[in-house]
Amino acid sequence: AWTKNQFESFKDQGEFEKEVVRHVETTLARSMFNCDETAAYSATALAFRDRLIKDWNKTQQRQTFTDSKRIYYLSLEFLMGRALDNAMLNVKGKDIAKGGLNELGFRIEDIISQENDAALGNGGLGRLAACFLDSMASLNYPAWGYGLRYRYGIFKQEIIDGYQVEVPDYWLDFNPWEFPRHDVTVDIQFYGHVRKSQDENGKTVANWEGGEVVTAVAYDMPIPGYDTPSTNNLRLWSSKAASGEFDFQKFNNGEYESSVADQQRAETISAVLYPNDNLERGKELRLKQQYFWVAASLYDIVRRFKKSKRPWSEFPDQVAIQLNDTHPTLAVVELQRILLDKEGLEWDEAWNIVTATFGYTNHTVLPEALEKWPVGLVQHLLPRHLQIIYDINLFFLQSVEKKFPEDRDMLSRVSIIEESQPKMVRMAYLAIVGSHKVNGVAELHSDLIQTTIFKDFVKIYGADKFTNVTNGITPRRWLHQANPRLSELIASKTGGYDYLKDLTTLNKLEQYVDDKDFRKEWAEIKYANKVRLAKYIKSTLDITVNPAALFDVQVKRIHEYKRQQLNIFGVIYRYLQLKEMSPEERKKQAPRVSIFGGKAAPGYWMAKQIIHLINNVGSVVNKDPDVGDLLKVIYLEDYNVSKAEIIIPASDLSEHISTAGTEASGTSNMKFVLNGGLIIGTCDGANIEITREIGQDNIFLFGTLSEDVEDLRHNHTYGKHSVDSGLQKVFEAITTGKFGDANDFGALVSAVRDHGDYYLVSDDFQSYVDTQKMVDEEYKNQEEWVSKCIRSVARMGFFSSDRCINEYAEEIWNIEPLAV
Ligand code: DL6
Repeated sequence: AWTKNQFESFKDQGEFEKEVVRHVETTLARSMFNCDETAAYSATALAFRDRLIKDWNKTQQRQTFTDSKRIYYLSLEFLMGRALDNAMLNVKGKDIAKGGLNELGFRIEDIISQENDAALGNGGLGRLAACFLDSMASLNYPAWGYGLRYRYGIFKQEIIDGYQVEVPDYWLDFNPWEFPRHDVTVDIQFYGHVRKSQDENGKTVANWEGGEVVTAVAYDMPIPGYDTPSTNNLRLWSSKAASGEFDFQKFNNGEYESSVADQQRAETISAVLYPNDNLERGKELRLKQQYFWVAASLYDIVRRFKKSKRPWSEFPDQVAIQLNDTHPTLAVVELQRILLDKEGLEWDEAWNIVTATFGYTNHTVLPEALEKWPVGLVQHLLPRHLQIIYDINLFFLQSVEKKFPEDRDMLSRVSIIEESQPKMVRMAYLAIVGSHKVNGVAELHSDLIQTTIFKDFVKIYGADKFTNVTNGITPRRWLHQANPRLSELIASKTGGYDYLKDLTTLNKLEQYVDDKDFRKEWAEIKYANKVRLAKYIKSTLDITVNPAALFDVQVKRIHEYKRQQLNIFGVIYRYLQLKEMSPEERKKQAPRVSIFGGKAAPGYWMAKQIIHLINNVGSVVNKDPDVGDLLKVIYLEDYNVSKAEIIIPASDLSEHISTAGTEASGTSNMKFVLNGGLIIGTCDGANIEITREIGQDNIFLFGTLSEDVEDLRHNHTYGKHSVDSGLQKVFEAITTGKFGDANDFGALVSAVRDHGDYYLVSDDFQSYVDTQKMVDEEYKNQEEWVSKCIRSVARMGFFSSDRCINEYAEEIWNIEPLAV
């Protein structure tokens, strides 16, 4: 059994130092005399890893001995960020490490910053998966994550002359957190053909033959829970040529290049993360990645289940698999294939097991993000799977026909196969049909999927199959780690750090809202965080910003639906107004720093234009002496998880201003509020629930409601579309070349002015600038502003990913924590 002591990181500082020195000298083969910060980071990480791995082993043994049900979280993205700080805090070893590193001549902050971000994700979906891993371990759920070990994560962004330039992110130089499991491999088949034969009982069996084989190799990353010995596993698969594939014959004949070609082709599968957020492009390699990863994961899961020697009917009692969006949907087909073709079960028996096992989370209603694969491509790559998909569809449509004999269009509307040119497999429909529960990620989003894109499926299956689990974030990383001083202040008032395990106890803060001393301390911490960000801006961009100005932040992927264009148009409007004012009037204005950050998908031209415009506006505004400190426009390069940890605690106001009905949830909105910043936002995604929790006096809401979006779009199309004078002035400034070559931004302007304004920028512009004016006014009353911030934090308990995971566990997975 575990004792408290066993999971504490190190006995004392001396033990930690000894371990670091040992790793420097033996693992890294260096002497302490030439130990630089990189070596000190490596040795510290290895020392903590040694600790984690003991707990990891015990956790796995315990799960095996108790034969408990496990949850498997299948996600093509895990946006983990850095691991060392998180590991130190979760095992409560940071103080020891700080002292020890100090003794050895290092500052812990410098050591932490040596680590590359594990950036195996695009944005919200991948970061949610990372928060969920933290919560599942912290709550002692027996859980495994399964993903791909990309050699290149999301690209690094450089801004050169105002343009985004993409640079590859090779993050694996030295990764102390992973354990290669060269003994855990799975051979994965692609292409080939299906031959039907009869078995000894005369039953027809399908044999998938020929094609090519690629080997999946497991790499494990320990996931430590907070204040618990539970350490779960994230298993990432890497591709390599199947054993024997290296062609020695060719090599011996001197055909070196072609002898390694197969090897390179195999390794390509896990080479790179597709850099699209909320956009699917039907590339064969992407489908290959998906099958490679789900087939390896299912093989692993089934292998583990078979060890228990239970009957197949008990599979769903032992195994819950969550599909993080449709990317892993082939797992549904693969499990059916294993049960039919390998294990000899009958169709219905197998299908009941499959549907009882899977749950599907939808993360978007945007049509361009809903996955569809050409039937021909699936046929070519996975011939047996296509047959099974057709059978699944046939049985499904038969049941629909029986239930709705009158509705003749229903069948074509809900068919998993879209009868288009070319025919397509609709992955979301396959995921719904193959799962027992389907959930959205915030209330509005869950309502929207049930009333729009999946409306027919609600009729077919009933409303019970559909549910909502509003997203959450881990307070360990997003408060305790990112904002240590605020975390300490909160702990001092709420009775210690227990709030990190039960975020609802933040409500104890509410009694301090009117406490002047408390407010002062609170404001000081925010100011210090702003000073830290100001220094970062100075060191990276050589721009001086005033930490006393209002820091207004929008950091997220660049996307038209997220409307960074609305923000920058608002900034231009502010600039034009400042220019028109007399010096006396200017003196009365509240200074502001508008901070942007985020990557655009490399092929998303319009998003890149938005980045370019923001940068060009910055280079005009930031050196205009009329404006001085009153307005600065900053574009932070290469926004990622570790930068978010610096940026978010420093914000006074953050922007979550998507067109209503387009942002499924958003999670940075939660992070910003939890760090004592207010938000300006639309009635979209989780903004709505945040408003309900913190109260509408503590949030700046504006803009169109989702129920009105369709009518407005319709009006735009039929000519009733006008751009008000404020926005016209902004367009005039852009098109007359105030911010560089007007031709560069013609498309951005005419998307709003001439081409239907799909994202309703013109409809929301006036209420946006009016609301920003209110922000300026309210910010002047700092006492009241700080009170609002404290009150909001006190009411954020609902948005912990722990709450979220408990809901999944109860409503979808039917799984219990494992007592430790
Ligand atoms: O649920 C996590 C996150 C939401 O917070 C965002 O609102 C949503 O845009 C994002 N969805 C995707 C969809 N991509 N695909 N496929 O990233 O999910």
